[in-house]
Amino acid sequence: MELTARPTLFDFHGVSMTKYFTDNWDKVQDFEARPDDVLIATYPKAGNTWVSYILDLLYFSQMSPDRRDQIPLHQRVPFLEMHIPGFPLGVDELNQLTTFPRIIKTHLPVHFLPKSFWEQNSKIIYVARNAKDTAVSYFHFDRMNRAQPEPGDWSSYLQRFMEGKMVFGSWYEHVTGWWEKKQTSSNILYLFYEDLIEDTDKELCRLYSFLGLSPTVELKKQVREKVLFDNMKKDKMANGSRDEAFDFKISPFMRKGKVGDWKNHFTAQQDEQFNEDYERKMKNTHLQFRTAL
Ligand code: PPS
Repeated sequence: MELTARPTLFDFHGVSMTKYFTDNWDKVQDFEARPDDVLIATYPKAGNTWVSYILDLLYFSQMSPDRRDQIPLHQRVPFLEMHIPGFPLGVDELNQLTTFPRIIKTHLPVHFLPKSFWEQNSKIIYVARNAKDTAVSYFHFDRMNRAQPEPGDWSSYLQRFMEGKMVFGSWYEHVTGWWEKKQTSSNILYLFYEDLIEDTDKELCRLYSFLGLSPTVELKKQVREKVLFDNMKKDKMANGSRDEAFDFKISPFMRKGKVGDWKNHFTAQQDEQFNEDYERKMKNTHLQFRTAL
């Protein structure tokens, strides 16, 4: 089946979703996680692909050097809840993986995560990105991705972002929900996109230690080099060019990879309104984001 019309948003247990991530709900909820699974959880556009690539290289590049050139990243790191026509089911892809550990992508809000991840104490890496850059990145992604609802113009999009009317729901609830869970769950490492940009080596060390890995100096160097934005952008297996839902004539998947691109999109008035709304929505959390470095 081909992707024809754009999907529409609907309320799914209090979270805006499209059918492409809910049609297979029972199978997703019954997914059997394993103790050695590594899950990368993010709100859309927070750096899931970046961390997926880092982990895939760490675990597999020495064992199977051809893997990186032959298998698109989205097949190496299946997307748990994905159920898009023309693509394999995320759950099926995961169940067919023969490599260990399984590295798994999800955008689910914390309360939607299948319970087996908690029962099995699988390792979870959550990556959060500041709201303004996330909104901009998501806008351009929705323009070019036929599997997402039509974004409309930037100003109405930003309004809907503030209202949580985005696929996978409210950014505010997503980042704070996972943050609260992290306070009582030692199996979650909570990272920030901005920290990864500012000091990639430091954040990579946090990753190694969380995963209990001791990569060789050579492997560390290789990973560091390969995951640079410009190198990933050229890598056909990691830059989204293998994804048929994307229209690169509209916008590339690896778009800018920066902190602060929001300044090129927000008007002064939008910024003021966004900040006021942000203060209200985030007043009960200690979670802090940086919108500039
Ligand atoms: S998705 O489609 O929701 O899974 O998107 P996700 O991978 O989470 O986020 C995409 C944004 O991450 C940027 N990106 C990177 N930034 C810096 N360095 C590297 N290596 C990197 N890889 C991906 C990507 O460019 C998207 O951000 P924007 O701001 O749109 O460029």
